[in-house]
Amino acid sequence: MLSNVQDIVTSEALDKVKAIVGPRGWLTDPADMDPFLVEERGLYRGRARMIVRPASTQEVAEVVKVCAEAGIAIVPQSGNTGLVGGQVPHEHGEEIVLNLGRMNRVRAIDPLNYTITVEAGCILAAVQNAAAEADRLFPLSLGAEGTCQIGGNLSTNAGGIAVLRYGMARDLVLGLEVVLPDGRVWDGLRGLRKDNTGYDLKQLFIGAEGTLGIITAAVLKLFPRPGSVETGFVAVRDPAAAIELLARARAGTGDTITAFELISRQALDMVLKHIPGTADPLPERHPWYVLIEASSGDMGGGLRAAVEGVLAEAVEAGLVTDATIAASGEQTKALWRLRDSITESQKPEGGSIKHDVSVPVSKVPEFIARASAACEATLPGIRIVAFGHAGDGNIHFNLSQPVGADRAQYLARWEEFNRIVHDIVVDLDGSISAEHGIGRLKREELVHYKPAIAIDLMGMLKRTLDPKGIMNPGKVI
Ligand code: FAD
Ligand code: 2HG
Ligand code: ZN
Repeated sequence: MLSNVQDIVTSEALDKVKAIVGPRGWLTDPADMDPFLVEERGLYRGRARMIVRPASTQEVAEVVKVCAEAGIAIVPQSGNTGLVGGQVPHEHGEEIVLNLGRMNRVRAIDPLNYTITVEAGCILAAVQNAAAEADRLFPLSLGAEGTCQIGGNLSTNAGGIAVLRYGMARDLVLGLEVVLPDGRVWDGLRGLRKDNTGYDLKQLFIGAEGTLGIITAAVLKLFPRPGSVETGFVAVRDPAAAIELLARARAGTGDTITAFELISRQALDMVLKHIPGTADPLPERHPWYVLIEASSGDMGGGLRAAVEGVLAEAVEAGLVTDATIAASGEQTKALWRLRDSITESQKPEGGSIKHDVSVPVSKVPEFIARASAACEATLPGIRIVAFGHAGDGNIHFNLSQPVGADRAQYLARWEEFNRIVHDIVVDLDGSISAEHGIGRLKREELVHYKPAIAIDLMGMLKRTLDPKGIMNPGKVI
């Protein structure tokens, strides 16, 4: 009887939701819903009562209010490129997915204030383009930028390739508009660099992975577009040489390094094998590489001379064994394509146990050495695909299954390898999630490693802002 009452409440609420968003704003057909229920790696496949696609903040607010009253849980979703399962509903099918993709307007651009105001469903690349059209730079950049959306970027506090210079997503936000778990709208869309009027509320929602509210719009920081960009593909002796090169390059180019990506030969080999149209940029094989980018306002060729000078000295010091600097936009793109294809190229190689970790930059070499040795000792033949944003101390320490191993049996060892790798990370004062977040994938790891008081504080915030627990339940905490 009780469950019948709840069923009626739910069904009436879902009808109200349909009426709020109109016929273009909801999907219930299984084939239509499917792309919203599965994520990039195929680790999670969920079910949902409905995919809701509101077209305005007002519609989001009304939908959330109805769901709050009826006790229907909501999974916020933007571009569905998240790598920890946060945007995918649970298997029980009782949640709705609230996808922001239709809210994709650039609301305003203020070149003199160096800001852009965008809706949550704006694709990251579209925001970069809108900024460029106004002769400005929006520096957030990651491999998924053609698909991921600002709402997801902010909710995961995305990192990517330019953190070294411009910071994480949270550093690029001046204001936010958020629909709270009770359906009220918090309008914090200010374009101010200085605003010390109490707690910095926007930071609560950035990196919250949809557990505290739904981000519907943001005011983002813009920057001058650099006059010169130099991109080099550099073979280094080992990770220690890479980190030494980074320190020298920062000092030797007036701190203009905007990207510093470490790439192991194993990672490059997978790209060359599986990604059509790619080629090894250097004539010989090397164990480690760095994709380095320097950017500055200088238009006179001085930046290139500075980069070449740093590399020449690094060759003399035995850190660098070979290097090429892109001579055209096409070459630059080709070098970045090698880096951006690493994730894709791991898929055909079978199961991959992933670790998105960070340690202090100076400890990157020790981390890679210790973690590699421990994993190889545990499973001979395991293939270590280590790469990532070494300039920020963020390594994607991915472990591809041994050639010919059974995928499912290998992936069943995920927790065992997590423990090995994460213990080393924590011993080096690092983080078990540098940029991808916690989602479903790392919930238990978070509890294992985070101090109890921090978990307690997170729980207090969650209960305060979302007392009914309807906002992305079962994710993060
Ligand atoms: P989604 O996947 O849709 O959602 C991610 C999380 O945010 C979920 O928990 C979801 O519930 C929540 N959420 C989404 N929208 C909202 C909203 N409007 N309000 C509240 N909560 C919301 N990540 C990096 O940090 N750096 C990288 O370099 C990087 N490279 C990648 C490369 C590839 C090829 C791929 C596939 C992924 C990569 N990622 C990277 C991961 C992913 O792209 C980022 O986490 C991205 O920020 C997610 O954005 P999205 O729009 O796809 O969000
Ligand atoms: C990247 O830097 C992404 O390319 C994805 O963060 C890393 O495949 C991965 O684990
Ligand atoms: Zn990354």
